[in-house]
Amino acid sequence: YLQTNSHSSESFANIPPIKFTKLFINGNFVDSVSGKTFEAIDPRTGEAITRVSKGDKEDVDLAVKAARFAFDNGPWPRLSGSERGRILMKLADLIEENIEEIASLDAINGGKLFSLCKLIDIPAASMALRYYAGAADKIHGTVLKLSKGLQGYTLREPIGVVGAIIPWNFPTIMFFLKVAPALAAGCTIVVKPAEQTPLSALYYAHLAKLAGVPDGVLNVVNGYGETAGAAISSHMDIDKVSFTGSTEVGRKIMVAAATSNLKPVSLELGGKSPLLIFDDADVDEAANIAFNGMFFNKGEICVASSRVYVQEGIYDKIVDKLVEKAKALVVGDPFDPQVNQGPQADKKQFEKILSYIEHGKREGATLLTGGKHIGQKGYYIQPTIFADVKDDMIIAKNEIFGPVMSLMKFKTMEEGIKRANNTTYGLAAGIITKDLNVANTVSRSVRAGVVWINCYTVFDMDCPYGGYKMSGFGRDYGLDALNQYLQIKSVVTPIHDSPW
Ligand code: TXE
Repeated sequence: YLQTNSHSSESFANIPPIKFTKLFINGNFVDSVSGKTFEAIDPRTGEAITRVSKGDKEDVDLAVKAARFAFDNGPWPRLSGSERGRILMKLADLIEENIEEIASLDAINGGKLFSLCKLIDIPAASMALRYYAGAADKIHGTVLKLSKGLQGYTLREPIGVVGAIIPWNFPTIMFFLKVAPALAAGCTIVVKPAEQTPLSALYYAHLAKLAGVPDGVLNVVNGYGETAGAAISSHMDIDKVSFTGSTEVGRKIMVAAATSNLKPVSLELGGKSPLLIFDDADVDEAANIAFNGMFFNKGEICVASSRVYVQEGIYDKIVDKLVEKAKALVVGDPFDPQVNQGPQADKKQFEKILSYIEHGKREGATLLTGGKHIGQKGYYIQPTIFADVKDDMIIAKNEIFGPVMSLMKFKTMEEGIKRANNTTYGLAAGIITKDLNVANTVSRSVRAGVVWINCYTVFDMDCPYGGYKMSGFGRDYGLDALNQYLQIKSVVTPIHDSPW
């Protein structure tokens, strides 16, 4: 295994120098008030790439002050939608022009495959910008006839100053899933990237300035969750918080919002998503879908198909195919074009995943392949598959957020649905079958924010994604996301001498 899939610590790319490491407040790169910095780590080695300014409450205050001034007095919310859209389109162009450099930042700092950053993450960012740029001049209210002698209409107005707290697994996509709809709506924003991946957001701040985003409209405050993040969620002058991260922190953010200024929050949290493969599925296709659904982005994806339920007639064949695929996966340097899986994002995740693997072994699940870390340094883990997993095992219940798949066998559709729903989460689900009735019945019966039929992890800008149950609420993508940054004002006026 290690011989064919060994990782190399050599760098395969000429990684460009890191240009931006300070906070971005009111259109300028500035040191933190305390002058403190923290290390941005390369998960290939566990060593520092550079040091980045460490924002805290005082820095969040300055960023919110700038965002508030820009919202209350600046041009951004007062521009026409098409003018805002033009600037966001320009930003999308600039991102594409700098794709190599940006991709290298997410690869070196997040352990993400350089090739996939170029193929998926960065194009998704420019797509998000163009989608919401196109929507910026189509923000409508409605005309209300109301009762006799009355007339009204609604306005959709930007909600104000937004605080965005984002995770490290998709530093680029998460940044733009919050920033693009917020700015299109006419809001101003303070973004706190995850402490693991502070670099690409600063590059985007620089490009936003070049594109013509006015000072104060987009601010980036890097720092830790308990300090800079908490300062955002409890801030009295932030009008809305949009968060993607763990369920545990989502809960803290809601409490902070409730006990400060009652700001609305949207939370995109963890998942433990089921994928049901029925007997009539094509084995190769089903194994492909299940495998990619789990191992894409080293399993660091909230919608990962981490619970794979296979109907008994096809179970053995699917298991064999999955194991074959896991053994063939090349783990190594994310800059190496031959590599399929890079290192996990950081030491904490690396240790968490390995400890779940030990749990799985102790609980009596059958380890079919993987189960170990690779190499002496860096955060590399073998793609791991457990069979004979029981629904009440820890590895079947908790989000592992790494390359670890749990396989379970089921008999009937009813049983499959029941077990799929036996989770506190409800982010995503998948069904693989040729039977239209089964596909439709299961998709209506599973409690999840997205259901994929004969595919998995398929995202489209126009399709809203978000959670049921403890996977959170609110939606990213689509016009539903834009509406989260708008609020409705009703305007009512009497009509004298109205005929109706
Ligand atoms: O998440 P955190 P962590 C899940 C996944 C992962 C686990 C822990 O299971 O293993 O969460 O990851 C900020 N107030 N997901 O510890 O802490 C933090 O700085 C305000 C799923 O990295 O939730 C970062 O910017 N903010 C997920 C962001 O929250 C706080 C993606 C996310 O970090 C804060 C990531 C606080 N008190 C992890 N504490 C998904 N849904 O995709 C932390 N933060």
